[in-house]
Amino acid sequence: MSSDIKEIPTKPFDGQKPGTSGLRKRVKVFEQEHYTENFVQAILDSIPAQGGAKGATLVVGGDGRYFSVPAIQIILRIAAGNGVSKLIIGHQGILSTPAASNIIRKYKATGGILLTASHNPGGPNADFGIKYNVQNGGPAPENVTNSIYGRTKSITSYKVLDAPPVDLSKIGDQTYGPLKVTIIDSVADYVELLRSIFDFGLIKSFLHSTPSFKVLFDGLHGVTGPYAKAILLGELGLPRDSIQNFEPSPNFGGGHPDPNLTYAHSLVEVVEKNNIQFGAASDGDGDRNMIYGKGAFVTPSDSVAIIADWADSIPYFKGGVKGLARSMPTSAAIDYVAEAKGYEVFEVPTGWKFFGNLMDAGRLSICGEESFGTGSDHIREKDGIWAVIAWLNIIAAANQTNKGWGINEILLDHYQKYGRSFFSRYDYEEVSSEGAQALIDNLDKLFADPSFISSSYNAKSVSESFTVAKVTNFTYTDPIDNSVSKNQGHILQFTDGSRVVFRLSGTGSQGATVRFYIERYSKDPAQYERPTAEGLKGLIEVALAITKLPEFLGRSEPTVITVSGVLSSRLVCHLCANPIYPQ
Ligand code: G16
Repeated sequence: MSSDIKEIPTKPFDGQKPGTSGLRKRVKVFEQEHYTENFVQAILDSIPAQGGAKGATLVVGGDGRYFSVPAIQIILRIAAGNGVSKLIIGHQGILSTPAASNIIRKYKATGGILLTASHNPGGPNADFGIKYNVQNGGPAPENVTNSIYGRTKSITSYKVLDAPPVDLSKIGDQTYGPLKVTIIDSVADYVELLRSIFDFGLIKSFLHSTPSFKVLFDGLHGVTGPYAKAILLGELGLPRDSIQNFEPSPNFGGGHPDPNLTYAHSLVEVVEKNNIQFGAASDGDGDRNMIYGKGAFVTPSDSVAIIADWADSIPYFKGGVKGLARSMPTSAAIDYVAEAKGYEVFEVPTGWKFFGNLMDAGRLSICGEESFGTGSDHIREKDGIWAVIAWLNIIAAANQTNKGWGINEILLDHYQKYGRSFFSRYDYEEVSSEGAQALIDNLDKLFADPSFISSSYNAKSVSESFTVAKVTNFTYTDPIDNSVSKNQGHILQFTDGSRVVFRLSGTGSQGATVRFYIERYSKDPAQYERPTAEGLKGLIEVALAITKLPEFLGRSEPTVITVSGVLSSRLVCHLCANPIYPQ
């Protein structure tokens, strides 16, 4: 061991178990002495296949949230202490999650350490996160995260290089003891990737020949601002006022960088006020997206189905679509596209990592999740800016034959072709872990009772009745490696084809978050412009009564409601004013 490399004694911390997407905790937790060091050492000890950390090349970067820079200096010290050969780091530590996935793949790195808690707020009293991505650019699969967790439980020491901090502002190569460090431009490789995927020429010519079609992208002070600036302004030539909140900030400007109707208010208000046809937002680390135009909110479940349906307008998919997929709670809208076009379609558990094997095996091109995640096999993460540009590409293509088409026309056309899946999600955030567990235990009990099947329930507020058809606790067997993931969500299916799903979130940092997903399908054109809340009212009432969710959680209202397919601006304004949406 070189004399500058020291072995520091430590003790395990409880609860360093990576969740749906890495370890997410309050900053104060990561700031404890040895806490971050232990987790980073556990990651390096768990680098699979390639023989551990020695000689590895790792990509490092994140959404720039509070504590990112100290965490990167810790990673540098531990990487150098463990014989890692090279770190590729985003300028000032900034890399969006999709950009990091691309860089891991492009530069054939061993993996990457991503510093983000995604859409969770940032700042000294908010959240931080660390996740490990593997060689294919995707989040570590469960065997790797289990190994990391195992190491955190038995760790007794970590190795560091005793050296001063590295200057993260200097693009280019540096040495840091035995380690090579390359600081790269955070944006350039990603812009090049998107240029190779989309028809920038077509989008540009549509936008320039249709000046009345206004675009607004809101970076919510997350990492995507510089990426959106380079693409929307630099590549597509849109005016400066087409982007807002595009300066990344360590506490996301004090906001909650989650692109949904609750937290992306800054976008919704300006879009409605200025009659903007195409609005979009992305989250803290740039992998989520929301598409929202004047009077038109696109549910993520519809968004991925529409992108799949219009794939042949996107140059990347000209060679054909290999297959489609969605996470289990996501509505079946994409399944109808798959059926019509003869594509294979997969239903995986919540978590982007479950798409990776299918993509690597050449069986999956386009996939999405109801949690505002949409993407393709161009990388192994969901990709917010990709989805935004995919929509612009589709609108530009649609306008070649259907002048004046925007989001609403594309949505309605889709419903007319495939029917409409009403979809909504209720989140009960930071409830007590005991209450959440009691709810799940009660679901297990209900599901085990044979008399529950075929029982009927009447909704009091509307004259609708629902009869239980089938109950399942979702288990997934990966078709590529046959690994089995159990307990992925309780599904309660009714005889009319509608269903509700309950699961515990794996991304919260405090207490428990319960997600309640509601879906109803209709092929009746009279329903296509109906407000979602109205279409789902009876089903929601019955599901809450059957499961006694409000009693178990001690909450009469959810914290956040995600509504799908809002087609009238009157409704959107009603939603903005509705007190159920925290300001
Ligand atoms: C992560 C995962 C997604 C998942 C989402 C919500 O997203 O990458 O696959 O759908 O969490 O997970 P949960 O319902 O367990 O909270 P992100 O954007 O937070 O990294």
